[in-house]
Amino acid sequence: MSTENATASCSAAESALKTGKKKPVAIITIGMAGAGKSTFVQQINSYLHSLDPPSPPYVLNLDPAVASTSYEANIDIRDTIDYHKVMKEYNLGPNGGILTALNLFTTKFDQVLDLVEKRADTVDYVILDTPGQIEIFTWSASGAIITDAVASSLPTVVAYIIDTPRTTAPATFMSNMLYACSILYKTKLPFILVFNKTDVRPHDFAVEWMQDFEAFQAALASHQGTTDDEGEPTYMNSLMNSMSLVLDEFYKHLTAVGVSSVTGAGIKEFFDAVEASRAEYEKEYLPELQRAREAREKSLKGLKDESLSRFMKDLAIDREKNPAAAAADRWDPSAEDGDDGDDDDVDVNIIDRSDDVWPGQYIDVTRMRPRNDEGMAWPRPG
Ligand SMILES: Nc1nc2c(ncn2[C@@H]2O[C@H](COP(=O)(O)OP(=O)(O)O)[C@@H](O)[C@H]2O)c(=O)[nH]1
Ligand SMILES: [Mg+2]
Repeated sequence: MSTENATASCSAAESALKTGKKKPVAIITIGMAGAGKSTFVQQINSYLHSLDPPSPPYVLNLDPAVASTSYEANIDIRDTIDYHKVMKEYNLGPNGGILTALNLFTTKFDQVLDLVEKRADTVDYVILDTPGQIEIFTWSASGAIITDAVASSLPTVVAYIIDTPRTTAPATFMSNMLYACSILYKTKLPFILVFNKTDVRPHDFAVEWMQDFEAFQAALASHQGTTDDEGEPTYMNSLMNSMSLVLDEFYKHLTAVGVSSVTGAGIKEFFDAVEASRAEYEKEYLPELQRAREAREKSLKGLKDESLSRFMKDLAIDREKNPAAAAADRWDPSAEDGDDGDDDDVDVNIIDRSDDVWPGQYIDVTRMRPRNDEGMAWPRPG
């Protein structure tokens, strides 16, 4: 692998070489709603602060709908986009609103990346918290663009957060692993399975199932509904058996750690896995970096102009296909929270909360308000 290629293609890498500092690793947290992504981000944030010397990370919150986070984000999508205004402006319900807010934010992601790259010399980790609902990030154009943009700029790993106590049934476990598998193949990034909430349920059963194919088959067989009245395996059972063979291959490509985002158990092991993933990224992903970077520049440039209308078309198609869901997912005027400012325009301005202060420093968020930019005009969906 050529280090020259990497440095030529990446300003953060150049400065890293000059200062002799390693590039920061970006950690993208992904996982089902309620798996504990935000709690995990808070825990790794406080772990990094507690190191000696402290290593405050650069934190990005990409969930526009979260009411409050238990960590201080350096860049928070909520400072940039008012999700309630988006719902009202585009007549959308919560899901469409979150997706559209993320799309709007993505159109400015080149600015976000500039801010992140500026901090590349001073931070060791860049952490991304993603929207509660997993598919909003994993199956949207903007989620893919953000992931590619980050991954083409910094060594990047995906931390796939799993709600361990809720994944103890073999069938649930398998569907969760298949989902993880699909994200691995989509992002092609180093991947860490984070079995969260081990304070409630240790993850040893999961490790056993991943290492010992027969143990998993036995667990499947002992579960109700996998055999018919005559005691023969059902169609479902055969299907799951075959799929678990596929997963066996998938497990070879990833690391699993058990953590508790509440007690902090396993967080150190998580960072060991991140460091191992950095090496993997450098070996497997970096050679592709130049190509990815070019693609990113092209897609971000295109985005600035007309992509919003494309995004909105995607949304319109989705909604046409599923009119019932679309009808239910509408802005609800009666849910107005009383905060009806005089202008209802949706502004999109990227704000680095940590401007002029060190990353992770306490900032009074109650004083942060989206800035107004009169000159900004957003294309309306066609
Ligand atoms: N017991 C326990 N609860 C957790 C843990 N991590 C998260 N939770 C809880 O799980 C719920 C969802 O967490 P949250 O971080 O909001 O999930 P997100 O939707 O993935 O961001 C909250 O009630 C958390 O307190 C953990 O490690 N242990
Ligand atoms: Mg969250």
